[in-house]
Amino acid sequence: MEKDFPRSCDIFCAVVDNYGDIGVCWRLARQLANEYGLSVRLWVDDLHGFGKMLPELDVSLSQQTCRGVEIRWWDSSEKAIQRGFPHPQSLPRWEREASVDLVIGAFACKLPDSYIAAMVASEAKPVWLNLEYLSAEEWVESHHKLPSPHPQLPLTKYFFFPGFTPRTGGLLLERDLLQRRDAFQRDEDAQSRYWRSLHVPPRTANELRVSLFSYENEAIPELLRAWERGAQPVTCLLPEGRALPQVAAFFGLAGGRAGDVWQRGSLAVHVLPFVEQPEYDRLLWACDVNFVRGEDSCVRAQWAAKPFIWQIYPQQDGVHLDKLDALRARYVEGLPADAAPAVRELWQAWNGGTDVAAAWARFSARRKQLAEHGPAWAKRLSGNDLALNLLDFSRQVA
Ligand code: TRH
Repeated sequence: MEKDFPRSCDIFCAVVDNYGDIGVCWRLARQLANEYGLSVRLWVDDLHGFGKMLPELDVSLSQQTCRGVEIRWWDSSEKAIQRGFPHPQSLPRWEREASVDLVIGAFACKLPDSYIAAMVASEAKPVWLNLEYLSAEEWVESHHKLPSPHPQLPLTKYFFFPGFTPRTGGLLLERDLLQRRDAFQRDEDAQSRYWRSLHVPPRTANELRVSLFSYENEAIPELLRAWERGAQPVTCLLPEGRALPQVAAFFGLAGGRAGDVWQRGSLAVHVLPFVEQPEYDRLLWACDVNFVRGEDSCVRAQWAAKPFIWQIYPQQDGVHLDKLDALRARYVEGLPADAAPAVRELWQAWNGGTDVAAAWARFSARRKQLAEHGPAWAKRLSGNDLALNLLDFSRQVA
């Protein structure tokens, strides 16, 4: 007889940098709770960054429930008492926390020793998974689901790798996302209302709308100049964040904030606030081209099915460039022969290469083919659902 899916789950997130770690964990937590009915606790060591994504979060509380998920604060470095935040008596006493069916440590974050001891002591040991970073590289298939027995304790952790092929853990995809995307992209009124809600004027004929979510990037000024001098009007939607100072400097300004609008030549830039994840999806769905970064926004751009440019999270020794190229190679499969090099050139130029203006010109000349390719690519990926795979694997190894 087939075993049941787990009913309860702890997800541990240690925020390293930016929004990707918490972005993925929050998405997974909501999906497990709201689509699969698990009772989910999301343990997060930095509530401040999380609050940008979830405005109702009260960062002074060490325990609260939002959108069906119990959100708990923990200190991954176990130095809370020195930091005095939120206050020592609210530190979790792991041995007293009820045990769960499934424990997910995100991105190799180190679980508290006392929590691990409590796992060992519990009557029915939970399944313990480490959710890894996403990569399109080939080695992922052979590492996915590998066990890692604890060196001293009778406990095994399994590596769970998201990925782009059927032999990996797949990608996070909410149950009805692609239908909602299609409905929105078909509905001109909904799109007009969306632009109005952002105080962005309606589209004009021949205009290009581009979202720009990026890290600091030396290529930014050259790309903005190309848009400014181009024949086609470009409206650039810029979420507040790391690229903002460079874009402001391009317009001769010391800084900027959400609501600012800057215009020169053919280019208009609208600075947007950081919004909740579903709102950010709508931005990706509504734009013609999306610049994305890191991990989660890159996946969302693929679900949005519009031409996209990925700025990968930079790592030492340039190892990230292999990862960049691995996704690029998979994504361009099936594209006409002249469109594939345009993707390679622009992705490279945007990730530390040169001549971004020329690469942009070639990419934008292939926009029609890329726009046609996007939905087929998204459909191909959509058959491999990470949350479902993860639950299925958990019941197999339980
Ligand atoms: O913020 P990031 O640069 O995160 C990165 C990557 O995950 C990287 O792999 C990791 O190693 C590093 O952090 C530590 O990019 P990413 O992954 O796209 O995460 C951004 C999240 O923010 C994503 O969930 C989408 C969300 N988002 C919003 O919710 N609202 C917004 O307005 C915007 C622009 C993004």
